[in-house]
Amino acid sequence: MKLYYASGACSLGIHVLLNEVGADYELVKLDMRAGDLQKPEYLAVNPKGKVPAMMLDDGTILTEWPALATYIAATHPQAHLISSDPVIAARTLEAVMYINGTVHLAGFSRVMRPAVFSPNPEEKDAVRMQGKKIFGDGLALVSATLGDQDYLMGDFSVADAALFYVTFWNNAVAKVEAPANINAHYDRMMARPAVQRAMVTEGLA
Ligand SMILES: N[C@@H](CCC(=O)N[C@@H](CS)C(=O)NCC(=O)O)C(=O)O
Repeated sequence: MKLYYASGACSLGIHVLLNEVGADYELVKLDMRAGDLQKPEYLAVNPKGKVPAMMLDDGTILTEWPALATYIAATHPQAHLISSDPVIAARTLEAVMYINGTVHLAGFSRVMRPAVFSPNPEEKDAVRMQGKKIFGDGLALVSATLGDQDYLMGDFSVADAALFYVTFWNNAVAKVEAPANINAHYDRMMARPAVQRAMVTEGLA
């Protein structure tokens, strides 16, 4: 199986999950700044022009972070990345969808790509500020879910890899004042061997 990724992008969370389960995978590195995601070779893999994408050994292509995380969890049940309890499983997906859909795509994307949200260059700073607010408010909501637990669902799950990639962005770029338990979760994630390996491989350590 292959993971198509860009260094430090949201694909980092999927890279971490592949390491967590000890999957046998190859990495295909793409350079966003060089326009690799819009090149015909990559659009043939993922016509959406986004990472992450995964190609399974039979050629099946999977896209969308929550779908990839669900696939990895389902194919490596021994890793318990999604609980077998239906309520906890639903809560796990709820957290993933919120982090990916709101904190990342509604919040951080406004900070990084304001022009996608408003074609008016004069609105760039306002869009960025709005994105930072959505991002910070989102982390505050996730903080309430985390509470005093080590991981979002109590035990480590796919939701922690989602929280990890947005907190990695917070520490590297957005720099909003995150709640103490969110920062502690980031430190806890950074100490995991699967995360350390992904960071070194992506040239982020
Ligand atoms: N809904 C997609 C979003 C993926 C996404 O936005 N990926 C970003 C990197 S974090 C990307 O590929 N951006 C390239 C672009 O928008 O040109 C998912 O959850 O996988």
